[in-house]
Amino acid sequence: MDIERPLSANERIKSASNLLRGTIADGLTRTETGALADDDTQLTKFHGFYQQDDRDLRAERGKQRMEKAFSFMVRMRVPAGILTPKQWLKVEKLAVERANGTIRLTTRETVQFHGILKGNLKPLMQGLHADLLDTIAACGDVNRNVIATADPWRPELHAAVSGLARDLSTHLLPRTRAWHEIWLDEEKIAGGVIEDEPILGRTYLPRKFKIAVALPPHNDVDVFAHDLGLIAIVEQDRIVGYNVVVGGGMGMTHGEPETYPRVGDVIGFCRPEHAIEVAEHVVTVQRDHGDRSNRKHARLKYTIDEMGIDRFAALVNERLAVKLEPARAFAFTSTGDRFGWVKEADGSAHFTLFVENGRIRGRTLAGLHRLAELNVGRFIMTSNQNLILADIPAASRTAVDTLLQDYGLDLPADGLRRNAMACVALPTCGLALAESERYLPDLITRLEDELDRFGLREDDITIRMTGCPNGCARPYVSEIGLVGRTPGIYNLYLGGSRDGTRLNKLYRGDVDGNAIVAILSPLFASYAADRLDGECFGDYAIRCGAVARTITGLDFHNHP
Ligand code: SRM
Ligand code: SF4
Repeated sequence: MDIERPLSANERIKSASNLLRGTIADGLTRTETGALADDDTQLTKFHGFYQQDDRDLRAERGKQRMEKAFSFMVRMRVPAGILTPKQWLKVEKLAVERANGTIRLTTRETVQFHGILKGNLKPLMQGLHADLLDTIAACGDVNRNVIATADPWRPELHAAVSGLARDLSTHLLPRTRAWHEIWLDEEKIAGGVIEDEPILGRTYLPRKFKIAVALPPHNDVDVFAHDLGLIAIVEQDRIVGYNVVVGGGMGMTHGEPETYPRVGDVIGFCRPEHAIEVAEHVVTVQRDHGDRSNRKHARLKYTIDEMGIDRFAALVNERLAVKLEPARAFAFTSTGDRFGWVKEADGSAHFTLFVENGRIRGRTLAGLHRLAELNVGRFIMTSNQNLILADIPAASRTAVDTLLQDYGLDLPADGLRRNAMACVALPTCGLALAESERYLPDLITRLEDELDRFGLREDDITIRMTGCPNGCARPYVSEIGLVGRTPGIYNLYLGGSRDGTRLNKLYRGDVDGNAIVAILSPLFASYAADRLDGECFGDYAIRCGAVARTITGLDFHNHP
C-alpha cells in the first residue's frame, strides 16, 4: 500500500504563490534589507534569478553583526544560445551598469549576471526586455533554457535544431503573466480572468526539467545528461526525425547513494512535426508521476528508475496521437567545440573562441564589444562555456581577424584546457563546498606540465570540476571529473567517454591538488605508452583497470 507522504515545503510555496507572484513586488520596495522574503527567494527562481551573498565576506560581516552581503544572480533564457550583436552589446551594458561587470557564459548556452543589488533587478529585466530578451523560467521547477548543438557548420541543419529549441522553449513556458507584471509593470490580470497552466500545472513541475537537442556527430550539449534529449537523425542532408532520450541528470549528494547521476535511455524516434508533442508528454508524465515530497528524489531520472523505463515509455506513448517508432542509428564523436575558423561554401565563416570557464571580463569583454560593434553575424554561446562568432561574411573576415588578434582572442588553448569546464562555485554559489572556477585554471597548468612530459599536451582529454556534487559542469560524463568535498579537497572520477555516452566512476576520494597531480601523472605516462590507436583517456582508464565501466546510474556507486 502506498503511504501518502507530505508535500515538500516548495510545493506549499508554489501553491500559495498566486502563480509565481508571491510578495516579490512588495519585497523589491523594501530598502531596509538587501534581501527578499524567504518564500519569495524560491519563487524568484521561476523569474530567472537567485538571491546570493558574497561568501568571501560572510565570516567578517557575521563578526561585525552586519547583514550578509546580499546580491542576486540573474540567468537569461536564450534558446539555442543565439544572440544578435546588438543584444550582446545590451548584455554587456547591463553587466557593467547593473551587475559586477562580468558576463558569465554558462554550461547551458546562456548568460548569468552576478552581484546585482536589489534596486538594479528591475532596470536589468527591463533592459533585457527592450532588446527582446528575458529570464522567464531560466531557473525553478519548470522547463529550463532549451539548448541545441551550437556549431553552425551545416547551416540548414543548425537552423532546424536551434529552431526546435526555440519552439520547445516557447511551448513549455509558464503561462502566468507574473513576470510581465512584476518586472514590466504590466497591468494586473483583471478580476474574474482565470489564468491557467495547462501543461506545467498550477504547482508547476516537481523539480527542474532540462531539454537538449543534439546534431550528431556533435554531442556538445551532452544530450544524455538531460531529462529529455532529442538526437537529430539526418538522412540525405535533412533531419528526418529525432531519437528521444529520457532520464538523464547529474545531481547527487555526497554520502547518499540513493542519489546518483544517470545517463538517459533512448526510448524511440519521432518525426520532426511531432517533437513538440513528444516533449510535452514527457513533461506531463513527469508532472503527474514525479515525487513532490522529496526534492532529492524528484528529478525525472528517479521517476523512471522507480517505475521502470518500459512503463515510462508506455505512459508517454499512451498520451501521444502518433506513437514513437523504433530508435534509429546515430553516432557521436565528441562533446567538445571546434575552435578557430570554419568556412562555409558561400564564403561566410564562423570563429569559435575559447573562453576559460565562460567568465568574460577585462580585455575579452572589451574585444567582444568591438566585435559586436561591427554588427555582423550572430553570437552563439556553447554548452562548453565558449562563444562562436557565426555567419561572418567574407567582407568582414579581415576586420574580425584584426580585432581577434588585437585583443588576444585568437589564442588557442592546449588539449586539456580547451576541453575543461568548471562551475561557478565560490564566492557566489550558496551550495559550493570547494572552489571551482577560481581553481581549475591553476590545476590545469600543473597538469599540463605532466602531460608535456609524456607528449600529451595537444591531446583532447575532457576535465570538468564542480564545487559540489550537484554537477553543474556535468563532471560525471567527463574523462576526468573533480567534485568538491570540502575546501581544497575533491573526489576524482575517471572513465567517462569522449562522446558523452558513459558515466565515469570514483577513482580516489578526498584528494587535494598535489595528490590529484601525483595520481594522474603515472596514468598519463602509461596512457602515452600503452594506448591503442585512437583510444581516449576515459576508455583507457577502464581498459587499464583503474576503474570499472559504469553501465547505468544505479551502478554509479558500485565498485567491484
Ligand atoms: Fe546548476 C544549482 C550554477 C548548470 C545541476 N546551479 C545551481 C545554483 C543555482 C546554486 C543554487 O541552487 O543556489 C548555481 C548558481 C551558482 C552561481 O553563483 O552562479 C548553479 N548550474 C549553474 C551554472 C551557472 C554552472 C556554470 O558554471 O555554468 C549552470 C547554469 C545553467 C543554465 O544556464 O541554466 C548550471 N546545473 C547545471 C547543470 C548542467 C546542465 O544542466 O547541463 C546541472 C547538471 C544537470 C542536471 O540538472 O542534472 C546542474 N544546479 C544543479 C543542481 C542539482 C540538481 C539535481 O538534480 O540534484 C543544483 C541544486 C539544486 O537544484 O538543488 C544546481
Ligand atoms: Fe554551485 Fe555546486 Fe553548481 Fe558548482 S556544482 S555551481 S558549487 S551548485
